Amino acid sequence: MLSNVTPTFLGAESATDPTLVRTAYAFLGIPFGPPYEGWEYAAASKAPDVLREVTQARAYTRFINHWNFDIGEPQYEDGRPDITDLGNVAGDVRRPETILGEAVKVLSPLVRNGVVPLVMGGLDSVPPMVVAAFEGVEDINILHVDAHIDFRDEIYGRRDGYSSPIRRIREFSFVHDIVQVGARSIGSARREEVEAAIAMGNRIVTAWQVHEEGAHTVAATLDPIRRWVIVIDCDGMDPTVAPAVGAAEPGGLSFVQTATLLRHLARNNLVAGVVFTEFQPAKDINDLTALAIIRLLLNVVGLQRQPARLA
Ligand SMILES: [Mn+2]
Repeated sequence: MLSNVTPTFLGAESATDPTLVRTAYAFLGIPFGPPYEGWEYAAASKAPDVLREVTQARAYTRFINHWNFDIGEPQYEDGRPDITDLGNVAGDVRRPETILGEAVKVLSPLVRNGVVPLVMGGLDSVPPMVVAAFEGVEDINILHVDAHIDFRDEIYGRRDGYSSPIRRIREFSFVHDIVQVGARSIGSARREEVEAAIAMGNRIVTAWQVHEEGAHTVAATLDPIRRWVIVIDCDGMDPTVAPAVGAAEPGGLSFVQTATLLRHLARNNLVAGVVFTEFQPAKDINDLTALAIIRLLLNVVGLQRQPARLA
């Protein structure tokens, strides 16, 4: 069930039928990922709508035909974002295990038609919903930016909670490389999760490694053949960049380091999808977190040369 929204992301056209999208990109909110306890729903569920509002409140929407110095040309010279806003997949929050199916129903037609989904969660339990849509369509890699590796098999009996998304994604046979960037400090992972992730082929690039070796060095190691779904838990970025998170952890990726990874993939036409999670708008400061997300998305859609408009 999709709801129409006003305002839309960047003033994009809105639609509720994913099979009719003819733009290169589609923006979609998935406000509710399975929580461990019901109250946790509230923290990030406003994220998609707040992100839309911030694109309008700032000059981005009004100046959408202006020069973007990040990409070296006007963002959309004709004033029309090559994006359709599909609204939000709410799902039945009383039955969180059903939301994945609802999300895949919307995302599958996009992926099958070559439309790149830009998804705003929701808790960090949302990413497997986005990745599941690629089943039977395309083999992909995962770039995961997060302070945590999210590799718990279960917590409180839940296997689809926000500490397990990368474990679930690892189980998809069509997922190849998983590169996890930004891990630091103490989180949900114990020895067994770190060892399991590595044994199952994941590559963990700690935040320290990014700071010491540089984001360009990390970007250069990414597979240049298969496309990537980019999964960003906002707490992967430094709290000075993205303060509006539930688990703020100093020492994270800077805006430039995060953008360097995304810009590398976008310039090489390797972005198959993007999903941001764990943005908790009530904790934001001067819209900083929303602006970081929006600008990273503007970089991706501005640098990736999609085929011309699909229609
Ligand atoms: Mn995290």
